[in-house]
Amino acid sequence: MSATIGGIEAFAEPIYVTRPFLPPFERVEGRLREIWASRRLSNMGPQHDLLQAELTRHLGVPELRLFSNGTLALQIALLAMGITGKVLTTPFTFSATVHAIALCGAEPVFCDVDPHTLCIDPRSVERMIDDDVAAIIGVHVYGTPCDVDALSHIAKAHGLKLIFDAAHAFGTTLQGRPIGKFGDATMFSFHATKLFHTAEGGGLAFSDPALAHKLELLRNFGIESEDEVALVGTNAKLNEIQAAIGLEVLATLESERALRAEVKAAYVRGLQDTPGIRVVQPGAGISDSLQYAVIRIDEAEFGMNRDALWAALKDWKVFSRRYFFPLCSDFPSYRACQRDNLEQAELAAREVLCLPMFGDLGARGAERIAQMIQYLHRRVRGATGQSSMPSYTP
Ligand code: T4K
Repeated sequence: MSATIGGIEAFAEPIYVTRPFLPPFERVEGRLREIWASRRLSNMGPQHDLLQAELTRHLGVPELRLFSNGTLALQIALLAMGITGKVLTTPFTFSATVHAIALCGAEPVFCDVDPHTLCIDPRSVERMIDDDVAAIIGVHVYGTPCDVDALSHIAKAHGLKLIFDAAHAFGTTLQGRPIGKFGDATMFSFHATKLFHTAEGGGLAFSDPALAHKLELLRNFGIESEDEVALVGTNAKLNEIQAAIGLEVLATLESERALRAEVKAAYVRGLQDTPGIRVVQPGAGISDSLQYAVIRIDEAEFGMNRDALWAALKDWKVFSRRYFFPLCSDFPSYRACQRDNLEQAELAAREVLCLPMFGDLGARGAERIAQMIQYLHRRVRGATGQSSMPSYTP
């Protein structure tokens, strides 16, 4: 029997922040049979090449190479561009963005975020530039694009490389322009938790054809030919089984997008009148990547802080996530790194909450979660006849 709190029944099974979208099994089965028959399992086989071509078209980018995950795609982009010294980035991101910089032997320098987009603030970037800075990595957080024009202008003026982490922005367009067309390179993550995925995988979009061969060498041990290993490379290849999954996810993705749009709309409807809750939206002229459903909580108005809400939802078996808390700049490995005043990033890390977002949740599921949040607000305000909830404060 599921618990009922405030008249709202808890979910029978745990509801996580996401649940991977899977195409009908029979569709993948056909491709797996081809792989079985050919015994071609990896090293840029036919499924890989087909997926690379289809994604290049789908993302509307000039060039794209596939990798075993997004983190390695980013790392290899930095290596291919020969980035050393300092790299300006945001602390309000998944650890992978900053780890990619550090693993290349470069030094992350943390800039603050824009309070509206939650992406790297170009004004902070300008403040942190010095002679040792070689590159900027902006993250299109939750699929909201960075201020690409301002960053491009700064990068050009100072001779810096500009790379974007679009792990959350698959399919996003900005005034009709594909998100992968900005800067020197753009990384996409195809992890299982992403709308488009290959279970594990990643891609790098870029426009300079001279980069292509270097990327290909770096992802495959530096092998130029049977007789020659041209440079120090790693193993970052996407295998045939991952590519087969990706091809069928891509072919059936629109159905998931449509369902997610309904989920997002249900959250917006359900929470628009809840004091202190704002559903984070991508903004005018930007197509929603539908990767995350994020709310921002104003404790004074809502009556509970973000951590208390996050904990309280678990009683209904709703496991939301606090992406991105803690800030990367607070990780022990990065505490000594140079940083600007990170006031806006610190505020965002305290106030955001990613609610469950996947097609199977349905509008009904999102409405129910919105009701839970509304109920908690009424309850802390003493409007339900029950006492307020100090016990929910973790
Ligand atoms: N840059 C940014 C801005 C990123 O957000 C990420 C990844 C990267 C770079 C790196 O890209 P990759 O190298 O991963 O391609 C998850 C993902 O693993 C990670 O890819 C993602 N960002 C990050 C935001 O979220 P965790 O540690 O929070 O995942 P986990 O295992 O807790 O999964 C979240 C929920 O999803 C689970 O509670 C249940 C559900 N789930 C997860 C998996 C893996 C499933 O239902 N099935 C599954 O197979 O990092």
